Amino acid sequence: MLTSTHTFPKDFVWGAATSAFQIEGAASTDGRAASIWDTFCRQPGAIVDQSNGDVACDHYHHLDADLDLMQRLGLQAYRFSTSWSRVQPDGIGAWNPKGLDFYDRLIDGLLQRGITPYLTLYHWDLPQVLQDQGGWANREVALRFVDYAETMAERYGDRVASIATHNEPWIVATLGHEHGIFAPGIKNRRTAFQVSHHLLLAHGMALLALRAAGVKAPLGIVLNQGPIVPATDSESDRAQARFEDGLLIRWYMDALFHGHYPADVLAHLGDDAPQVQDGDMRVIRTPLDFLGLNYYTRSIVGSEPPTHPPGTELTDMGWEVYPQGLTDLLVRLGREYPLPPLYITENGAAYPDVPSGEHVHDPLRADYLRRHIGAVREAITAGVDVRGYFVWSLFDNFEWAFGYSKRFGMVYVDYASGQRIPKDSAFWYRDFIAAQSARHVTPL
Ligand code: IFM
Repeated sequence: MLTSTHTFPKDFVWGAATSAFQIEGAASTDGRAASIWDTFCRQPGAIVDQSNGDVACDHYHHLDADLDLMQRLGLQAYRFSTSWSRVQPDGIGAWNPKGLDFYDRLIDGLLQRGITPYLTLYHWDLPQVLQDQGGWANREVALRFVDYAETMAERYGDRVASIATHNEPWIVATLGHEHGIFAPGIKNRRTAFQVSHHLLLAHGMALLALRAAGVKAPLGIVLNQGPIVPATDSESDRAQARFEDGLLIRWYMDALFHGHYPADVLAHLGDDAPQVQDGDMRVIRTPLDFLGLNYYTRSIVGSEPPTHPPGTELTDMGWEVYPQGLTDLLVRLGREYPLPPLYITENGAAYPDVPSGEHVHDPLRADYLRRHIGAVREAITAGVDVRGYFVWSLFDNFEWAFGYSKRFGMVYVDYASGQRIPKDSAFWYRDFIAAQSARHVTPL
């Protein structure tokens, strides 16, 4: 337990995060068109509980009540994403006024309640029409993304605290295009690396376009990262860990901060390496105003299938609870890269929560959050410039290939009735934020 007297910096931001496809529902309402996740959900066997995002938390129709709930829970900030296929159903050309209006109401509703909006442009839900033209494997889609980013920034840029281009490009490229377990369900390594290059290119191009347009909001990107450690000290396990570190961490960080992909990974990829045109890496390296990091766990890799020693704490995802990994990650990145200010844009845990009367007791989640917040404080004490922390997630929601079978929320959602029940962790977080605002030192 950390009992240091260090508080968080005065302006440190405390929030919670969601994404459009995971909570909004209203999949065919007011002109929204299909995204790749709508299509993927219809593939037999793609989603464990055969569910989809048609209704999800029906946030689209509960907007005002959800905003009131956020205020009651004392959130200072809310991170959300816009649905591209809601605002530009064809992925090119005409904009959907009702879709744009929804995000106006969301942003204004947050501001009216004293909650600061943090916008993410792409949280995995590409308009299906663009997938039909090759999706992110098609370089042209980067241009479509710039167009989308410009319109979002022009409309909302003066009311949001920051704009992130992509959420977790590794997931999009690797799980969506190499392993095929996420939309669009492609299994081709060469395609996956071309996609990852186009995602980064689209990010850099969007940053340049938004800056040229005079957008004031700080601009950045959100990466999923965590330490990759060898299972044993053997040379082969250490080599494997180093390689996987290259795929998850160095591939993205080296490109964004050094303007090149890691040589060892490129050598390993051979013919599967992406086609990179002259000038691309300079665009990708466009300076960031902030970097968002999503942290959940560490990965242990080796020649034997990874096993957790008895007694290891695991979440309902089977992910190890390892707060030290967050400190280690932050300190390492701070040492190896010229970082802009950092935000922990996601951190949280799934547990099989069950209501008991009017309550949902989730002591493990509050404990997880408390220990990870302590890990962030340790990194700040070590000199890393972290400016905010967002819990994943505000609500239980559609957990991608796991459907509704995993509950990450601080707020329980009864999907049959739409009822929201704040869990004990939501009240713990509310009280923690209040104590921080009062500059009370909270033992973590
Ligand atoms: O639910 C996801 C989120 O969409 C992206 N980051 C990880 C979360 C938990 O798996």
